[in-house]
Amino acid sequence: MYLKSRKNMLLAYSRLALIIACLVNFGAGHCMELIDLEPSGPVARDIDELFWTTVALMSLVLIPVLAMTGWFAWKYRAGNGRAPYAPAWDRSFWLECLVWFVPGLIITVLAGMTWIFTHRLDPYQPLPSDKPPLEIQVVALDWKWLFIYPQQNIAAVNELYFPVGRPLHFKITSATVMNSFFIPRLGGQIYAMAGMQTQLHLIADKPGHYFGENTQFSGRGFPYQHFLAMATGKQDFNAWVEQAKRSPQHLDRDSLDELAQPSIRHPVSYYGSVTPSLFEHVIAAFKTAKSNALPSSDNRYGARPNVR
Ligand SMILES: [Cu+2]
Repeated sequence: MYLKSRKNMLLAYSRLALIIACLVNFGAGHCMELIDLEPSGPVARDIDELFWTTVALMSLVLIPVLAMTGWFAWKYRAGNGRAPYAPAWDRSFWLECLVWFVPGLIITVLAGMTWIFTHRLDPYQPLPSDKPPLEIQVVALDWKWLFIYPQQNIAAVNELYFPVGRPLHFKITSATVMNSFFIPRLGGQIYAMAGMQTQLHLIADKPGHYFGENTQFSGRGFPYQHFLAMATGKQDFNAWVEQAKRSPQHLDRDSLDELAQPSIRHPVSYYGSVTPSLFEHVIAAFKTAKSNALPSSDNRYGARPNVR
């Protein structure tokens, strides 16, 4: 009996170890980027600062508690006859003070910091810069990202190019279920929702290729819904715009409908011209469709108003 349960326990532990090893192996690649420790813009640096300050403050409680857990278990073990035995002990004024005062102080400091940073990091607030912001309209689709550059009159799928040091003003919506737009090394995450518009301001101050993704589970193609955000010099950006302009594809309501069809690992592609106000139109299409937005049996995505 003893042997059998011991064997089962070993089996359970080895299974657990295997699961953990798989998760670590599977997640390490992009999770390292998700909890990125190399911020590349002022927004991400502020988030980084808040993150590490929070970790440090929490450690003030966590490290002593973990250390004392081991120490107490050792000191008051059954075999130690020299540890004091006090069955009637139930209160210590100074211990209560310590146990309440320290966490109280930490929570006060954290609350204050969070309040300050929440206002400083307001995603809708334009970032200070002497350069005019680059406008980028983001449309989340199944399972790809569409980026429309209204000032350049071009659009790109699954690739984001922008000049280093210039503020970016993203206007974000979705032509499908809720998605979440996130470029971890540049800053905060923000939701993309059908019939609505969210905004985000970012600046990259180092050239580089940054991983961008959807962090909101959105169905079958979700794991592949990535894109590269390329922060480049002004000339490289202009060359990229010229390259996109040479694309014979035109983005209008028809081609957007076509693009909006679910696809997995959609290749990077460009549209050389874009129908004006297409982005606003996508939002409006879902607003007017609200009244009949009930799941229908012949459409597994539920009601999905035509973007036309
Ligand atoms: Cu991950």
